[in-house]
Amino acid sequence: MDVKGVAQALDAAAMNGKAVNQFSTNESYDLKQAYEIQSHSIGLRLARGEQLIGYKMGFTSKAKMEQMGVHELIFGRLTDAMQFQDAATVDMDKMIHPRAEPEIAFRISQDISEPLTLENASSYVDSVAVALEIIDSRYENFKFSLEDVVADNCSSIGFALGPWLPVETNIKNILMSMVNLDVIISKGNSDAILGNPWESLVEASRTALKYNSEIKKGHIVLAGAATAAVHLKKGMVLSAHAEGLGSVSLDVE
Ligand code: OOG
Ligand code: MG
Repeated sequence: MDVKGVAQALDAAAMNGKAVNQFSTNESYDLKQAYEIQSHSIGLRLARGEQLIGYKMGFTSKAKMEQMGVHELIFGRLTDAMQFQDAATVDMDKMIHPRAEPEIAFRISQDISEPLTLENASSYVDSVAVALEIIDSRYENFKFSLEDVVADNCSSIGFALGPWLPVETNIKNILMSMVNLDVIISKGNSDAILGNPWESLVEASRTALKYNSEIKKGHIVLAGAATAAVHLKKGMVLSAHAEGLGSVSLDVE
């Protein structure tokens, strides 16, 4: 597998909003190589001046696994260029086939140098927030293998955050929903995320250490969606809601 060549192809596909064929249909590759491709393609962004600001977890709920047919946790990187402000406008013409999902975000309060546990995870976090993630697979028809989606940085394209709230704010067993112009279009419970959304941070700490990434003070970690993702359409005014955490919205043009 030409790690650098695939990373460049995926980076170009993301920049130009043009889909490419899945790589796994032509050549088999393993998860380690997939994370190398991801790391290299994020390296291309960093070389252009983007900053690494955190990580995202994927396939942490059954709803997402079943929607996409991938049944293992995945881990991707977030840069500052991927962050939208609350109430910003998202330009669909720059994207391929975007979808949206409601998420929970953690803000990290100290560098994580060992795998966390459910008992100590909250001592590495100072705030939590509701998030609205937009995903946009670079593969034709939004179809991929586990390795393909990891190489493609877990379909990340952007996210927006609601207000940061103290770490003590309850995120367990809360209702999460995606709303378009006052109509609920998807909903779930935060405990659909690995039985407890804090578990997603525990998994993020393990995966980061395994693949030589460092979750650092100030980083953001997205826990993964509790619901299936919904297709974006022009004219939508999307908002992600999490009970007790408020909401965050994006306009789709
Ligand atoms: C991969 C990204 C998964 C999540 O929250 O589970 C993800 C995809 O569905 O294309 O972001
Ligand atoms: Mg997500």
